[in-house]
Amino acid sequence: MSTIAIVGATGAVGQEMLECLDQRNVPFDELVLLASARSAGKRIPFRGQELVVRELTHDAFEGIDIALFSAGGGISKEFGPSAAKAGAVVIDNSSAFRMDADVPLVVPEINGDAAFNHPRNIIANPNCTTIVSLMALAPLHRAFGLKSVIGSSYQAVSGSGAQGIAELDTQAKAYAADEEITPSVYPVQIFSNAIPLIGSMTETGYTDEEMKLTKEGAKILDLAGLKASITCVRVPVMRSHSVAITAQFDRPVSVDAAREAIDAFDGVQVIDDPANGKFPTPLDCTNRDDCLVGRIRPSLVLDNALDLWVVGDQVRKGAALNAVQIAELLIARGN
Ligand code: A2P
Ligand code: 11C
Repeated sequence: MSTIAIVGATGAVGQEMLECLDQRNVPFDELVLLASARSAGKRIPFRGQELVVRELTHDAFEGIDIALFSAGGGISKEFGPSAAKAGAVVIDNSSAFRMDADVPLVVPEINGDAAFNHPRNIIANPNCTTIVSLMALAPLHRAFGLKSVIGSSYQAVSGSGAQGIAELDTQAKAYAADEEITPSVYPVQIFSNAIPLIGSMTETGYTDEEMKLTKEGAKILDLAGLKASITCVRVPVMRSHSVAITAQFDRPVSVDAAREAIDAFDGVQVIDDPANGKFPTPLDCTNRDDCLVGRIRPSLVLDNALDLWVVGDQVRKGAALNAVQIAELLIARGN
């Protein structure tokens, strides 16, 4: 058994972590909730008790075995090493350590064994769009050998945390009341709009968010030559990210074999009968552990290639659930 801490326990992902720990009956002795000084003393119900949020400090990790971090990259960089030094294994949801060679980047269904090799006591949780995309691509990679990916994401506002949810909600209410809409979280209005810019620009012409699938995907799949061109788009959806993907493979593919490979993989299901109105949407995925894949069809442009649509609850599988699954792996092996 273990003592678990959640850093960022009051945030959208932190709250989801609490729910995943509860729903999955994860065994632990004690749960410590950490957040900013603003939240210290706040009471959060958990398994019939009230847990009191503590202020995150460098010495908050004494006696902690597993520390789930989801309070942003700056907090991870500042406090993650203190937690690791105190003996906790850090499972970090930010991008702070993902590409460090001595930090494993783990999606349990894909490369769960990597979680046991953590020389710095830090394990990274991948980016949400990367996780959702790979839940469809990993089984196809095993079956056909993945070569390249071209895709566009449709990312929900909850990917920006509680403030993204509040922004869409406020703008929708302002629209209904015929009031002026003033953007604050996003550069332009998100309500009734689509914003083709997530993250910050890099010298490649792609944003750092768009480069994550290439870099993180190559590391998770152990596929150094993976090529990916992605356009990340914020859409006025509350929760669950969708990605429209064209994937090219080394070997010939068929739609039936692709469906079979995806359905046989843990954590992902095929819903693909568009003629009868069956295709996955963000609402279908919300609060669900599994990612859903549909619209699987042969590419009309590339050889050995498929077009598909994958959706996943990015707060859950794209963040909190994936981190909790990594914690479960550690707990099952006695950390
Ligand atoms: P707090 O609620 O006290 O601000 P979200 O991404 O949903 O906005 O959540 C961010 C999470 O990170 C919250 O739990 C928030 O706590 C936490 N957080 C933000 N800044 C700090 C900080 N300086 N120290 C500790 N936790 C922080
Ligand atoms: C978003 N989830 O929707 C992303 C932001 O790599 O964890 C989180 C970035 C990351 O904006």
